[in-house]
Amino acid sequence: MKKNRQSQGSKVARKGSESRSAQGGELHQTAGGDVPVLTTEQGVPVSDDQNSLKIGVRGPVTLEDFHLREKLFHFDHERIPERVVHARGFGAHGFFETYESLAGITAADLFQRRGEKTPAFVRFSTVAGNKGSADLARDVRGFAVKLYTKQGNWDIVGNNIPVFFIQDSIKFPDLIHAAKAEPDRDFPQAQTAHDNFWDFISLMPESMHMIMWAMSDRAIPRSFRFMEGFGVHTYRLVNSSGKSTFVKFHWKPKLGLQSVLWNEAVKINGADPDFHRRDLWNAIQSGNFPEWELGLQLFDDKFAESFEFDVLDATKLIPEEVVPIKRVGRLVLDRCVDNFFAETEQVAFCTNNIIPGVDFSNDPLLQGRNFSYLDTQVKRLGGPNFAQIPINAPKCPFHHLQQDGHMAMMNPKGRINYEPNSTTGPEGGPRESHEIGFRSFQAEEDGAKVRERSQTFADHYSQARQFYISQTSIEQGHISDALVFELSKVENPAIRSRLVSHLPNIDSGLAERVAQGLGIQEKIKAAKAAVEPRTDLKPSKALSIMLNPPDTFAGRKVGVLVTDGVSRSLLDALRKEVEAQDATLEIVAPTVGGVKADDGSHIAANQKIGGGPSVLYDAVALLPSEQGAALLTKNGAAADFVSDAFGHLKFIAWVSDAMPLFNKVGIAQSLDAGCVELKGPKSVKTFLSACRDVRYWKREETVKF
Ligand code: HDE
Repeated sequence: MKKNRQSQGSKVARKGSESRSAQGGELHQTAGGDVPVLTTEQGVPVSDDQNSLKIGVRGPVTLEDFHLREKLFHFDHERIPERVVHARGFGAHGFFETYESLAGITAADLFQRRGEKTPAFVRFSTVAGNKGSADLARDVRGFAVKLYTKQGNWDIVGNNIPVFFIQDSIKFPDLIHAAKAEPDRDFPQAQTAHDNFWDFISLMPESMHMIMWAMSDRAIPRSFRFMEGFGVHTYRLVNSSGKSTFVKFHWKPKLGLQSVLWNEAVKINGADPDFHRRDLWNAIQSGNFPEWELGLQLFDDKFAESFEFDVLDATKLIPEEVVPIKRVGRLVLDRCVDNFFAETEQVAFCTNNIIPGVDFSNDPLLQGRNFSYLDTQVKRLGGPNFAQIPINAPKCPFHHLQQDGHMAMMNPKGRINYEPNSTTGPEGGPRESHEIGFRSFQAEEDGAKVRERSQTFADHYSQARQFYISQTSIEQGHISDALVFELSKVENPAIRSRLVSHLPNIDSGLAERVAQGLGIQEKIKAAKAAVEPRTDLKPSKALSIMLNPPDTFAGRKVGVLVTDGVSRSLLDALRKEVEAQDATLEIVAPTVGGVKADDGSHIAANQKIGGGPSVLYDAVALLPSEQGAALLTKNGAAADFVSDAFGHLKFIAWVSDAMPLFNKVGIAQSLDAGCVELKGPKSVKTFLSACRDVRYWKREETVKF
């Protein structure tokens, strides 16, 4: 494991600030040693940054204080409009590495050579919440990738769910209005558990497939590092002879899939609202670079015509069992940003950013997005020159004749700013190239101009059912629990019933469970379906999280509850084994000052018990001494630590001295195979190998929130 690497980014930042002060002038470069002198934005050295300029020490402030005015003026304008959707996000730099040449399928340069590395920037996000909302909201996660290829920037602006709520972009503003805070009261924040959202959804049967995903554990991922990404729409890859192949993009996390439980999510939001961003930041800073493989589902027109659903319908997916995924490269995130605003906030993803060898399909949702993203960046970033901001600028050479506008920093030099022109040579400016320039795939289009939905988009329930029956019974239980939770927050009973009326078209057991959970007495009448739902679609294993266990404990975190008198040798053995698994260990102690171990040595703590609840860890170990455990039985946070770890189905390692803690929370008689007593190094190994399953699911039969 590569620990404590200095990020390349911070070096870049230092260089930047050096040159900034150096440009300010020769006279006042340093304030002693290497420290630069503070200047105004105009480069004027500042003598006093503590006091404004006044007439007499207790007198009025002067208007001529240009330093004060510059500071306040700039501060007043520090915010830009947050994104209308996906406002809360977190980004990192990395690269994409190609496994093999795909020249037969696409002319895109980044896919031509094995081992080719393309710089990348990725931003993960939630959809509904404002910029300051909590990370563990039940929500879709954005998974937006910018690839700085040699042919220009290519943005794959995807989500962690392979389908979407709606089929036509004309409904997007309605969907988002309904999902976000209600307009009169401006709440609830980052939640779909309210009347407007479910009112809209209950009237939009096309959203039912997405609803199954959004109510599943996919919408509460444990970490960005443990979730999949999907391009959602069907795109095209086009080779150098102009042949097109349809494609769906997938990102597969190397560390496997993992989600939290809903009760855990609720508590994480309180304990650490930055849980996901902190996780990514810490992983990258400690050299544990997260990785995803790019998977392609490739298919031709013939398949598209024969497939049971329309490949242009973004509410449908193509099961991996039907069109297998070809893994063609890996995406590695290895560098945190130097500055959140400059990079993560100002990055402008646009679905319309594609490169030669890639093209759009006619998915009406995608076509609408191609307008919206460019449009939204102008509003957010204040003008048409956002491509000049370093995070958005291509890393390959670029030459165009766009000019002027707000904040124009790269106006072309010379006299010629139009084309055609009669000046020859470089002075004449850039020219088009039929050979290497982007050329659209020559799709044949015809038909009347209509405002209509294709009949091939009409089946809204069959794939919702397929997703549902592909889940384990535990996962199905989580879907019905989530629906019951969300709909219980809906005040209008008619909305609840209307939503539930869609469920018999998906699964009658699901409908019954949700109706029962909501206390609906009357018999549920199934909503009328535009097309009779199919019951013959086979379950797809790839759709379940539990059926695709991580097979590794790497990247996970163990929280160890200790007190004075903790066994040093046991703790050392545990730490060694955790690190051998490429996981991390944190010490949780009565005070952040740490504890004194049984051999007299000092053990530093990472967290005070109340600040490090067990919801922040994937597994826990309870290593108090006898005396320490007695003290902890009087500590409410310690009791929560233990009972939550048990309730959240975590693997728990314990020493016999910890028994009073189990007694205190009433689980001493319920200890199961997920609770491993540590008696020496061998049992430490047993515990860590059990942890690979991440949760002891069997316990859920007995503990339920
Ligand atoms: Fe977006 N979406 N979207 N979206 N979306 C935005 O663009 C939009 C859709 C997605 O980290 C906005 O820069 C429309 C699907 C991500 O910066 C905006 C429609 C998918 C991000 C916008 C959709 C996405 C956005 C707001 C329906 C998954 C965050 C700020 C036609 C495939 C990117 C911005 C980042 C952001 C419009 C539907 C993913 C307003 C009109 C489907 C990951 O332009």
